[in-house]
Amino acid sequence: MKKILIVGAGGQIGSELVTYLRGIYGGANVIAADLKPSEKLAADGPFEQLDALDSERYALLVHKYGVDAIFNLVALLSATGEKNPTLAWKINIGALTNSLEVARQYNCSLFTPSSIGAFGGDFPRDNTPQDVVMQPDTVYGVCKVTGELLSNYYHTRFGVDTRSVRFPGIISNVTLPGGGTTDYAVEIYYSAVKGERFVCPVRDVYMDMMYMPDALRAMVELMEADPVKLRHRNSFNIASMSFTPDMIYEEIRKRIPEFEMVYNIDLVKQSIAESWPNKLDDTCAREEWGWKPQWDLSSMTDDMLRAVRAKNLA
Ligand code: AKB
Repeated sequence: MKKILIVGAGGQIGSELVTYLRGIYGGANVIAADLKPSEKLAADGPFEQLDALDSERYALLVHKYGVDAIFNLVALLSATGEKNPTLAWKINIGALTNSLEVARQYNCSLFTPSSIGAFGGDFPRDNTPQDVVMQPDTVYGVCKVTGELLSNYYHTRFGVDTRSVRFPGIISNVTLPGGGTTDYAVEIYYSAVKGERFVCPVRDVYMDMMYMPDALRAMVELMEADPVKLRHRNSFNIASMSFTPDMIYEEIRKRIPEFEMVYNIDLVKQSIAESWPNKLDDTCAREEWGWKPQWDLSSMTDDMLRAVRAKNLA
């Protein structure tokens, strides 16, 4: 990767990926693009306003900067998607197809994240294998499976260098996620630091989660991996930790004993969570490009509490 375009750069993953990639590849070589203007993203490198559904402007930017690698991070997440399935399809698939087409025309490699949300139906919930029948129950999942299939199609049919991982819920402390089923595992740390009682929308369900530094490293390691070694592309299971709400609550209580959590179940989020894997088997990612997580629930909790405390929230 030499000239990198991050589309959807203002979101939870994008806002940290921009800083991470600028640190590795140089500020001028990482172009951040988002629907909304952002002084922060423009501070140490190029920023462009872009609606990813506008294929002409998308292509113009790729041409203008001589881009050779694209990260397409545009997404309406699982819980929001269920409120407006048509909009979720329009945005998720519109951004994907424009990214694939521009990558084909300008010979770019393309990363588009898939998700644990791509799973659904009848499949092994524990140690979910890389290759199983995927029948997601959400429009978000339908978009993710479509994305995996279309990205494979562009690779085999046109030779586009498409790569992807199935992300767990990402836990981070720079930009809040929005509209996801796994968001509770970020919000709980903010409540704990603010001294508030946390109201948890899901109960007694395991979901895969990952701390942002592992997620950032995974994207770069996969994009820099030797293509000859990749038998899978779209998309790799990756895992680092899996826990229930009670387990993350207990981990925080070890550090803040007075912290309280109660449940107020959101039926949509609960049923989405139950339709997803308990824990992914990520053997293929480990074997084909050397994936290895560095963070677990305990080390992440120490770091999250430190980082959220440093924000001096009221
Ligand atoms: C969501 O909860 O929708 C996302 C995801 C797991 O893809 N965080």
